[in-house]
Amino acid sequence: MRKLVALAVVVALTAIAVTVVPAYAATKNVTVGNNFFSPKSLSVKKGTKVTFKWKGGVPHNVTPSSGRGGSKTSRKKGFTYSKTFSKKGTFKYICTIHPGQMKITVKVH
Ligand SMILES: [Cu+2]
Repeated sequence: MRKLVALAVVVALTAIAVTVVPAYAATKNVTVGNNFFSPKSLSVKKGTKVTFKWKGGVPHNVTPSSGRGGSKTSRKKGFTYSKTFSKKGTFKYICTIHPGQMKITVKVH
């Protein structure tokens, strides 16, 4: 009987442990340099949070090539913009001030 109770406790604790562990949330960083994004392309899993971090000095922004949304324009070192990619697909961004030089493609799979 004691063995059965012990087994029940182990099963219950295992169930709790599995339930409590949060979903794995990946993060990726992108450098907003002068005048480039590094990397220029990245491939991430759905649900990944991508954080763009400014090197500072020259004004830049991170804007979807569709033109809607995105970051503010900043020249501050350490300025950040984060986006969690919750849908699969290919997402292109530019800096609208340097569109010829600053392009990045985020592939979400
Ligand atoms: Cu720029």
